[in-house]
Amino acid sequence: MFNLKRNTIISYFFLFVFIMMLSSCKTVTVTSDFPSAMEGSLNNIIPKPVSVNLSGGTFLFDYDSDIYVDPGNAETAFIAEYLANKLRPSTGYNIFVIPAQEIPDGGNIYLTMVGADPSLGEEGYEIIITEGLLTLKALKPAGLFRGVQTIRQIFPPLIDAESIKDIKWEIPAGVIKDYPRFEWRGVMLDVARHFFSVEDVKSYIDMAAYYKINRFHMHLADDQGWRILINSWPNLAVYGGSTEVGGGEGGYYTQPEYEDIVKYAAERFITIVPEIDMPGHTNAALASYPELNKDGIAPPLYTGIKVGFSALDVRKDITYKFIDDVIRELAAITPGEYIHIGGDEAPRVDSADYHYFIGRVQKIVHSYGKKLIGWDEISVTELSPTSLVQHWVNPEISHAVKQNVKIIMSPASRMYIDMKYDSTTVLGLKWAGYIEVQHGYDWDPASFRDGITEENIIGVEAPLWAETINTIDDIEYLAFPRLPGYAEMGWSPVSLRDWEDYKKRLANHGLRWTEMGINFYKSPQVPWK
Ligand code: TNX
Repeated sequence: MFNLKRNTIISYFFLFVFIMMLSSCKTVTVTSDFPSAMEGSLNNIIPKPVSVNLSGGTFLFDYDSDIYVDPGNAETAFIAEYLANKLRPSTGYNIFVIPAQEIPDGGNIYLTMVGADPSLGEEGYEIIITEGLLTLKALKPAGLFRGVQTIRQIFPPLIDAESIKDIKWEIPAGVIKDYPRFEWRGVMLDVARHFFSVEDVKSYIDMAAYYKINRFHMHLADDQGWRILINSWPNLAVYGGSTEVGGGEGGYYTQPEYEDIVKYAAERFITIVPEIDMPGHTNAALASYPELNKDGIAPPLYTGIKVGFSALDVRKDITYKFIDDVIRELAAITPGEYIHIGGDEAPRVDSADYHYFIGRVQKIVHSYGKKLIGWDEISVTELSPTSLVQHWVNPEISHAVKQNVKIIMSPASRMYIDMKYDSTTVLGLKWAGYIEVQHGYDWDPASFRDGITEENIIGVEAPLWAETINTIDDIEYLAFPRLPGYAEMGWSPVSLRDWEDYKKRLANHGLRWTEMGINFYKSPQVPWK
């Protein structure tokens, strides 16, 4: 009796040990077509790459894998370190960045600019995955950085976890060749209606970088707030930035803070495009300096959300002294080629004055070595061929085409990520209609407006206006899941864009956002896991 019991205990013990061994075994075999948090794949990448070919077999990244780089190239080493930082938390591996003396093997990643195909251009890249090595090749550092985002997305979604996940970091072998459709792939954040901290801005830049966005437009001044310190006109920020929509505290960036954002973006191969909206949308400036007003009297600060009531006095010299100082200081801390001067919704400036104003401001922008961007309305004025027009809603955009000026496509009815998803969305506005995920994705910028074709377009940009949003959680909720769709529109060949395929990839990215702690809208149109 005793012996029988003892034998039972012993067999239960071995059974227990066996089960424990099984459960700690790292092999994960998931074969379903549906996205899994533990499965690496070449089919979940957003934006969809130009070409993907599986070659059979798998590559395993494990505890002794490292990242090799071309020796003596600081920029490549910096990008490799960025990748290592993204892979360390979830793998828990001690990943080193090592100068390669020869082509490495044995489960490593290798970043190189040697022997890349010249057709890859500024931002293109190639990834060659064999059983022994994952090679990322590009002609330029920007291409390596875009390719690094692809590498992150080929790993299982748990790669984006903040703590160690004990799974097999296995990905299929194959070759990816990829380059962008448009040179301009932007997002815009309105920091004027509500102020967002440097940290929030960086966080949005990071999310944009994951989707190969390369322009970050900051709407720095509007009726409700002036958000960049101009040393020669300090009240603009100190007083004009002291509130926001709803009467909150507001805020502004000092020039070193702005430069810190510029540097942070540049490290992600993203160019900052600053906007000072004028001659309308200028109440914050008018409230800060009485001399900028027609009657010399400063209006009170404004915390509502109406538009069209404010205007600079476009016939006063002091107005141009002010603009010259602002553009000079801004140009000096902006390495990017462009300064955005707004130009939208200025009903209080008559047509002749408006033409005169935009012409004069364009000259000022040029005098500081920059090119000009403005919204639709500037299309009717005489523009330099180097200027760009950002299309949001107005038929005047046809004049930009006539003048041969390139267009950034941001049609409000499809691309304004401050529009509500549907009637139940709490945040956002609805003047341009609801934009559910498919409605935002399923159209093409080169066939959307009569007379605007591929040759007229420099790219796309998704604006996020901030009348109704106040926190990074709010930004995330409106940007996700829509932002990746605009990134794909800017990057991927139109022939590869397909909603049925895209929505499955979005579901996979939902798993990634969950790991990253991104607050996203669980659209019923997406088959979330
Ligand atoms: C229109 S787009 C505006 C902005 C608002 C936005 C809200 C543009 C040039 N003007 O001032 O914030 O709609 O959706």
